[in-house]
Amino acid sequence: MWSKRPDTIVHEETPFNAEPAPSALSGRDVTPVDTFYSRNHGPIPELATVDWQLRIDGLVAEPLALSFAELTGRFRTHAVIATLQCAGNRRTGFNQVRDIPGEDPSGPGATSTAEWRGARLRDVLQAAGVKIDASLHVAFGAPDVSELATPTQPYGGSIPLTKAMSEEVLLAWGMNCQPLPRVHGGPVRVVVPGYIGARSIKWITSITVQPEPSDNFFQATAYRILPADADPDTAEPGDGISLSSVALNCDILAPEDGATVPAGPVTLRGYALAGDDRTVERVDVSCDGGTSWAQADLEPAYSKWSWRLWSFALCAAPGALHVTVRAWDSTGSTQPESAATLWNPKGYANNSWATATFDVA
Ligand SMILES: Nc1nc2c(c(=O)[nH]1)N[C@H]1C(S)=C(S)[C@@H](COP(=O)(O)O)O[C@H]1N2
Ligand SMILES: [Mo]
Repeated sequence: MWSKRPDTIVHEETPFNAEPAPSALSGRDVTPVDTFYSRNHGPIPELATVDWQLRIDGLVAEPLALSFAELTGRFRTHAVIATLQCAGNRRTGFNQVRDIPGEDPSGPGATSTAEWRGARLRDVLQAAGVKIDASLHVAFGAPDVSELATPTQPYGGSIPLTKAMSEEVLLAWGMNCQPLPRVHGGPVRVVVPGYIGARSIKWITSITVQPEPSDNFFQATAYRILPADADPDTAEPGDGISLSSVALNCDILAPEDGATVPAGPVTLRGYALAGDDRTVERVDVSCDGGTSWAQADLEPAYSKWSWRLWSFALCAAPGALHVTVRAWDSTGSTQPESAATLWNPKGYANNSWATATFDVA
């Protein structure tokens, strides 16, 4: 399906929601296109590049309509290596606390890293004569209509203008040196490094500078942290806390949780990711449930906007091996201990300590 690896974990065929097997994600700075996770809320639209058009309007001096040839020809191309992470990543940790009906049971694989190529959103907004005012927002529109929204509507969302003017935010038409595949938003998507994946709008067709955040269902009602006792089916626009920057997080990818490993030397591998302009500074590993910790080896970040891969070598003795991992960021913050304290009705932003259990034979 959509040219993904055969070991891809498909949560749903329509809308297409899938994540790579943890071991497939492990150990590579950049995730191949056939391995990168997919998150959709409606059918994947078929947009011919020649017919595609992007409108830029709202609080701009000169509204623009750009064809693909105009966008790619008129603006300088920039490359950014950035990790995207869905706010539903690691929802399985919440499912163990309390059931979350209607949302995919995502594991650690709703996270992937690519080299994105495109124009800076900033350059395009400047060409339209954007009004610079830190209170403004930039709303994105797309053609994929989602029946999961109330009422049914196309997918959309927004980011603050200050983020939109940051150099890392792209209107991308390239992914890992290929034309952006349709399943990942081709011909053109927004890439908002450091924010939850939901703001990286695929198949972008409109950009509106406006005083308020988008009133689209996926900004105003979904992708918000509701109180644990709220009913997500009756949530009103504006209820709960809006998500923007991604939460500090990490997980174990290899060996996979539950695997049998031979006694002796074992190298654990995983990723850690910090939100927005924070960086991952340390990853700790505990083999006694968090009483004592040792530091994992951290690979250098490939880019300011990408995950840091970590590894940890240990000597495994026969029996059950229980591993706990947590990351620290450049502000000295670390991850909360338990998913139970973070549980929320839509299952977003589980960044509790990551655990895995191995059977050492
Ligand atoms: N138009 C559109 N853009 C979208 C979505 C969508 O359903 N429609 N899903 C969002 C979510 S929640 C995520 S996590 C990322 C996933 O991007 P990917 O499918 O390329 O991995 O796209 C975002 N952009
Ligand atoms: Mo997402």
